Amino acid sequence: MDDATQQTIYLKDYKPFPWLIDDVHLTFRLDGTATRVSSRIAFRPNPASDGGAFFLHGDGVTLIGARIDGRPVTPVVTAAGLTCAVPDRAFTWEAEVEIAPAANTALSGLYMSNGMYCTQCEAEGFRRITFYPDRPDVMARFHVRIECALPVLLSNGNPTGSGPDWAEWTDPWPKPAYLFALVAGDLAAHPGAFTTMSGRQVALNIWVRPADLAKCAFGMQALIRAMEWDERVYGREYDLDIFNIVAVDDFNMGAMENKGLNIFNSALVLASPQTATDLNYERIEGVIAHEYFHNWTGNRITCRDWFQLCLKEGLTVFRDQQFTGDMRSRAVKRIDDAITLRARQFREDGGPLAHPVRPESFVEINNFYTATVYEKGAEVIGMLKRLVGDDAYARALTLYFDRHDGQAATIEDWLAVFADVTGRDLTQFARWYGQAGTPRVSVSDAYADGTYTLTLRQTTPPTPGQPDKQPQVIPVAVGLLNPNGDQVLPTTVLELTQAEQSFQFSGLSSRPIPSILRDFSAPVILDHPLGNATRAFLLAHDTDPFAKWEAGRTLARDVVAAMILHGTAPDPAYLDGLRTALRADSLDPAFRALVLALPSEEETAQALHGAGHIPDPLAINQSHEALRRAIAGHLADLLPGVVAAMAVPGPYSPTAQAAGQRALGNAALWLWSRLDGGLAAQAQFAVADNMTMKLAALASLLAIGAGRAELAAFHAAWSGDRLVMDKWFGLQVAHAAPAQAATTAAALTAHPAFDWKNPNRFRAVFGALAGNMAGFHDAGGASYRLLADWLIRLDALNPQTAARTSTAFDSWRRFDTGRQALIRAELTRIAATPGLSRDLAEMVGRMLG
Ligand code: 0A1
Ligand code: ZN
Repeated sequence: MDDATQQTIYLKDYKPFPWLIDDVHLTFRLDGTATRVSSRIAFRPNPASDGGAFFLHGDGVTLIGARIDGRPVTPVVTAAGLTCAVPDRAFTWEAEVEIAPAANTALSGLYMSNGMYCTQCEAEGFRRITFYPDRPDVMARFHVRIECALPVLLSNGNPTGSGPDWAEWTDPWPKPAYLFALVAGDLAAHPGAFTTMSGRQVALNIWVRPADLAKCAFGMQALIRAMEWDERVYGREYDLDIFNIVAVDDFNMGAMENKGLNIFNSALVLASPQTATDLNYERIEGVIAHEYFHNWTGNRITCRDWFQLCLKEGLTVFRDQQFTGDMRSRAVKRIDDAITLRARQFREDGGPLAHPVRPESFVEINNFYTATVYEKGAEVIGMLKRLVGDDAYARALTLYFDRHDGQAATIEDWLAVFADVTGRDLTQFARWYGQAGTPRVSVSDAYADGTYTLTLRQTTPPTPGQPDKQPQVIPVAVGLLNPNGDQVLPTTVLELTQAEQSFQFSGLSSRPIPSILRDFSAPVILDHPLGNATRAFLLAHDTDPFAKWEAGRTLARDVVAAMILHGTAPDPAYLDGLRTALRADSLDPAFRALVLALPSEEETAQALHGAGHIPDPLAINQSHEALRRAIAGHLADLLPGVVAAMAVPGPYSPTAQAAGQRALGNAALWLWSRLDGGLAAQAQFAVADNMTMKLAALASLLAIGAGRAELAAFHAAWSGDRLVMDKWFGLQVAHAAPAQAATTAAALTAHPAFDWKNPNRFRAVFGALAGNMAGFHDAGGASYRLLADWLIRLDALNPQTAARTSTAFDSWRRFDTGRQALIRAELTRIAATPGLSRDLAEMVGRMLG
């Protein structure tokens, strides 16, 4: 490991770059092993800076030559970049460098994927392309010339010229280097068009390999819906003549918002009914919208430094969540988002990787593209909106766009627009950005003489580097029901600002039943002791869809905890509650599917750990399975009918309504398979004409230890389709029995189609292994060893994906001492590996604590 690159960077050390750039000209002569990049950059002194050395980042680029104002210079080149004596006035810098994209396995900077050149520059990849001030507060207009014999040559902005084997692009909007992109390949376009609200005609394209052209229509429709929505809801219009999306098979993340040239992991853009599930369709729609929305929240207004990452990511996730809520079901989307937040962010917040939404230090910024920055960052914005109201939120956003357009901004700037619009003091609210850990809110109540008193207490546990926490501003949305199930207090937002606070509601005729944290109004853990009967009452009667679902969820959690801790049989109150919900035809099928699902094993483990127990992964797995069988038995008279009734007739349509029906039918099939030995699932697998129904049937079969023939048939049908094969790899590991998970995963790594250098394929196996909790933590530690071996192997080629996947170990301190010792040994072994990347070294170091 290179010690020079092991430094910790601190937010408090921020200093502006001493120079400004107006224009940068780049010429690329593309070649797999020797690409030449020439740069011409106009620098002038930055009046906001108190000076400093001229330093340009550079990482693995070979300097061929450099000139200042036309005269050759000899910079001092180090592993991190170069320094050079420069005039203290405006000057022109020119440099030529050489890089080898075909040898770039890290997929950061300029690299090759299936014969196509592409780039990924966020966060700090541009320095792997040429020497440059690779920091988000240096914004410049980019002029790009690409020379290459491949037919399609793309970069940011508008096309300004092309000829045989060359193309030029100019981006009129100043941008930081992390938004630079270039693509060259043998690609075909699925075209589209959009006319903006002021009448600008925009050409749209989704560029793919010609064989994938039939899988682009849905992505194009999603893009157009996102463009319309951003105009209608946020007043934001697109600002170039062309918008290009490119699908790439080898990509570390989901997608990237490069100005006018979004680059996507092909898994998040390509869809056909035969190859993509309903969930894939929904994610494609959401991610296409997310990247498009970045055009304003991220690109036009960017981040001053990487500590402000949540400024663009939290806001853009919040916007894509709103969009999905508007396109589909708002209630279902809110529940889905709460489930994801708990599974990923609460887990992160409760372990050694906990960090504030705005971190104060990092070693490798790529390790901070986390659930906390993204999803908790979005929740913080949702709370702000709830506290100030919809009108003030809209005015604050308009002010934000007006005031900061073209700037690299901070969280302070963001909060200031809200303070200015509302006159509110947001000092305490700002703690949401600085304090890590999930607040716990506990509830107690009293009733006397028509007055109901709710007492709320908040505490936030210590997190690494933050032993003591201050109370936060927590919006707690509550409603009250009377014992008949009628609402006696409509949703009211209580502002919890103290460690303990009481709220009174008077004029009641009887003791009400409280419905608390409606709409999941804050990302907190609610400790609200209620009997099973009261939870079942709320599941039946609550008028807030989130709280209604949550009542069933907490009931399920309590039932499963009682099974694990005391061997108690499932409470009939829960089973009857499910029966009622399943039969409630007036409820959205997608909602009923959510009610029918058990909490994840991860959620149960968190709950047990939070209650002071040591979770036993195998006991959790067995109790979940026992509960599923009990539910199936209790609903045996209904389930086959639901499976049949929810089969959507006619050709596949990805609408939320059709997807919701399939979700309910498949939730019923999942349970029913426990009783019918998989007959219904086999039948469904045989006739299904779309991937949603096929995959659900296959999952149900694998979960009961069947499905070998179907797995082989699936392989035979889809061995030529990478994205479908990722599902084939992942599903087997996800549904392997606990004692078989490691051997299943290991066998798959020996499969000829296990292309481990492809991040999607690597994640298919190891993401699924980490997600199979009982299998990952199977006694003996075979899964731990397997994962550690592969992380070490991948790290040498692709540190980012290795580091991300290592988070599988982050919950290790919850478990018993035997498992802790096994995991600690693996983490220590990884840490001791010579040449470990900065990325993985930081993660393992933080996990070891
Ligand atoms: N900004 C992108 C996410 C992203 C981040 C880093 C990447 O490479 C290291 C790639 C993509 C988004 O929010 O979609
Ligand atoms: Zn984003």
